[in-house]
Amino acid sequence: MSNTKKVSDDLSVTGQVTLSSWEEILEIAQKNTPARRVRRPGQSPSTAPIPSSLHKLSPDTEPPVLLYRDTNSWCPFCERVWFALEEKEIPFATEFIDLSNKPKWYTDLVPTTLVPAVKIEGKLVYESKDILLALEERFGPTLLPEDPEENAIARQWLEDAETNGFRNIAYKFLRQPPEDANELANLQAAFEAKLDELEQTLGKYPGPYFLSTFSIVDLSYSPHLDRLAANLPVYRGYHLKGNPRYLRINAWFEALNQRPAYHRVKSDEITNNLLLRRRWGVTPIGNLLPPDPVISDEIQFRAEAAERLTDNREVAIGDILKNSGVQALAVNGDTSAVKEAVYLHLRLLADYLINGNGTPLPWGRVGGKDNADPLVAAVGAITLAYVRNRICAPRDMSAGAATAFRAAADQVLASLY
Ligand SMILES: N[C@@H](CCC(=O)N[C@@H](CS)C(=O)NCC(=O)O)C(=O)O
Repeated sequence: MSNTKKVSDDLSVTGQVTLSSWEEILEIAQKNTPARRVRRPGQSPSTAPIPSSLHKLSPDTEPPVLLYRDTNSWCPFCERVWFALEEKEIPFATEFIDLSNKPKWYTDLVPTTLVPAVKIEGKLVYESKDILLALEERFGPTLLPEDPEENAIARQWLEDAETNGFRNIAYKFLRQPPEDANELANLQAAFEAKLDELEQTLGKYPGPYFLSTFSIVDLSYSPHLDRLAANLPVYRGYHLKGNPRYLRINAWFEALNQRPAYHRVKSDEITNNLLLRRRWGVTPIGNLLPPDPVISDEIQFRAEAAERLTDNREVAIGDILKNSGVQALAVNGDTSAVKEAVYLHLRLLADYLINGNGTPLPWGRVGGKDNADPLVAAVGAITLAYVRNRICAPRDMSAGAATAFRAAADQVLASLY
């Protein structure tokens, strides 16, 4: 233990560079990202994003909308509604519902007991499609075409998005155990036929969206197509993005990518991959997708990730100690050295996010090649592997920041041994 103490004390001077303090990291990070979240001490999730339009409200005024959504930000139906609220810049408050243990007041309130639900100026609306339409009725700017004929088609397509079987067929293909190759081939063919239909629908109006403007039809499909595009390559070896059969779907993804509201609510590909494995127990047929190197290098995302990690480090430490298994390395039940080494590696990660953009890690082995403490390195490896997979977008940070966070964790991990 005394050796560990020495190693961590030495860290900022024995490496080839001086490691920034938490305070310095936070200051630089906050200068480089506008992203801020509210803290929710003792609650889950431990932070929440601030709606982009909240500043429109004068202080002490209740937002007109209260959104009930899941604690983990996994629910695609909640994402639709959240996306609409951000697109329309409606100030809203959020109440998180733990789906594994729904509170009685919620199941008493909402007849289906499902999320999402909203209160619009106190009036309850549930079912994502009905919520989208209710928001349209009450708030501009409109996400439905003005032209009456096109408006009617939009409403029909919104209905179709619920009833045309696309979702069921797509998720069945994604979820099917691989043993029966014939069944899998049938499901793939059925899925492709549905994608062909979407591809044709996307061609009916000029521009990249379903209708001549961005509409609630787009935000009905986007959470599902995103999850499929992220997971099919990993769990089925099937690619939607870059597939020449679906040029319009690809142009549609590109167009969505230009919308700031989309980036506030979307998940990143690795969150999607990890989630599917955890929730459905499906087996990847290859490696999970690597973090996107272009996004990982962007300073705004690196800074957001560093800001989140630094500001929320006490919660992160508690989670790591409790759930990563790292405490098994405690010597004679004394966890202080473990805790210290966890802190150290989180600080290495935060420092790397801020100071190490694109350059090789300067530190080498923690404590120097000849001075490394095996306990410190082992704790570091567990810490970095754990936080890499534990981060969940958009629950903890934006998708871009989560991508930068994971890429940096991979880099720091690779420098340990
Ligand atoms: N048709 C509903 C579906 C909502 C839904 O399935 N929500 C899921 C989360 S993704 C849920 O609340 N699950 C909790 C449960 O089944 O008890 C809608 O569009 O709002």
